[in-house]
Amino acid sequence: AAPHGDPDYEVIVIGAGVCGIYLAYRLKQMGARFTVLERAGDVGGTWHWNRYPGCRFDSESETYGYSFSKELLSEWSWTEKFAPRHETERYLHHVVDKFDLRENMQFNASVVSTRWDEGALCWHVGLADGRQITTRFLLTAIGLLSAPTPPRYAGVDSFKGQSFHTYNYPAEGVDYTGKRVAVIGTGATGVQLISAIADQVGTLTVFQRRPNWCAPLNNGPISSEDMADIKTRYDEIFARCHATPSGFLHDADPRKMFEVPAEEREAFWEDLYAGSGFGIWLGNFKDVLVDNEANVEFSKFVERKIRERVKDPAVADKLVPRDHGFGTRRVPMETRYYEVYNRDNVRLVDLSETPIESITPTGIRTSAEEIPFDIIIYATGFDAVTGAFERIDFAGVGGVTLKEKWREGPVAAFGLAVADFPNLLTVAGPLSGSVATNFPRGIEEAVDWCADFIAFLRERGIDRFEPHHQVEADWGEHVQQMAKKILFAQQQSWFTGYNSNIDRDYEPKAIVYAGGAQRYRRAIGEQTEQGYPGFKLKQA
Ligand code: NA7
Repeated sequence: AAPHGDPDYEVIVIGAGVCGIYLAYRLKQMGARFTVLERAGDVGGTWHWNRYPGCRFDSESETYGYSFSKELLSEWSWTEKFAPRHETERYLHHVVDKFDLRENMQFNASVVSTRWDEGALCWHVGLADGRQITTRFLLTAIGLLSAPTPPRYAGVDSFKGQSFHTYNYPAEGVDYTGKRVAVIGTGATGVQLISAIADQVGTLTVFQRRPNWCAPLNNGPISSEDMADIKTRYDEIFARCHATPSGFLHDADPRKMFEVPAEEREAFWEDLYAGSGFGIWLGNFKDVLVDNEANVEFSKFVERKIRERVKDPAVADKLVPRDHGFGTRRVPMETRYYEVYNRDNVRLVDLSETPIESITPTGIRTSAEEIPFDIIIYATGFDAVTGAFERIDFAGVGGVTLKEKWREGPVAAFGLAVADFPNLLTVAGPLSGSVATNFPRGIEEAVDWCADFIAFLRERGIDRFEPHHQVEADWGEHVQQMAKKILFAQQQSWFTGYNSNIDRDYEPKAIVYAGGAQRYRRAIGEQTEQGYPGFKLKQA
């Protein structure tokens, strides 16, 4: 592109997952000149990559689809209460085809660098294949759990059998028959995977560092009658999600735990345990996630459940978390997970007792023994939220890099825009409220906000925007203040940027917004209503 002519595009979107697809829809509707650059060979993002058995979302299916098209809602039928990965991938393909979004998408187009050009007021976007493309506005939809982090044990590359991170699950599938399989990691991913393969493998050895509090998903089929009924209730369903802080159907019970007589409390908890999805986490008494004493009481209830389900008391001991209370980290939703440990072919290795020393060519060596394996699966999590940004070399005003700017933790005004990085919207980025909720619900609002902003800029011929430094700093402060109110923010987890497999220059702190969807909606809505006072806007 000519340095002073029009850039190649008005808008470039990076990523064609749940977020990028809806961005494409909105940009197409407004007639923008845009392209979506996707590093994978097809659309889907998370649902394209995570092909491991058992992978599914924990959102009620009817709350996971896009809400923007009544026609789409009426023609799509979910088959399970919590749809499996492949169904969600199929759904996203359907959306892209239905709205002809593919013509605006490029696949195997991996962005490696972006450089702001102050003279031409555009971004130069560099691709792995050497191409350089320019755009006035740059929108990232690169996912929050898209930079997998395998462990750094010695010998990881020496293993002669099959090994992979769950995110990079072999597209052709894996034959587990008769195989000796190791799974390292017991987060939401590990828990899904372990339950799904335990009866397919020869033997399964689970390497657990810190146990999590898991709770039953209670999945099941959606009958055609139920789906027909759901279709008549979509307005009500989305209104309900809109009214909760998390964008899910579940909202905290207005009662405090200690106000409720013990027997009634117990019955309520039994109902939650038998109920489905995140109800047990987000629909509990209102003090369970904020008051330590209440949290301890509920944790005892879940501990009893674990002990009832696991036959060997010594194994149950290892599965009960000691370092944190229920729900203060992400609750893995499970389907007969605890029963897996009653199987003869399954063994739990507690890494707090016998840590892994190395991966060898034939297996895993702990401080106690060497165990041979055919397959090692790393369910060891992600460099969450900022990891995807670090993979791309972003250079803003005067060549300042995003990596340098975020060295002590990410900052971004409303989690959407970064000072010194003009004309960039970090749509599913750090400190954003939309990524801490039922993802499609939060993301639809963020995309709508961004699309409305782009429309505003186009209408007025504004070709440069940048958030005020002070607004960005204030938002960063506000995010940390909100996080202090909940127990969640005090735990080491991906919500606080913690990951043992990478080096960080900062102590764990909130990297997503914990103030709830309503508060977030108000904050970004005010910007729209008041003509974007948080931003410097420049007309050519
Ligand atoms: P998580 O939730 O970050 O879990 C990663 C798991 O892997 C967790 O149990 C970790 O133990 C364990 N881990 C990580 N590194 C190691 C090493 N080096 N050795 C042993 N064990 C390790 O990632 P998930 O993929 O399960 O879930 C991510 C999100 O995806 C989830 O929240 C859902 O929203 C979807 P630790 O607890 O750190 O001791």
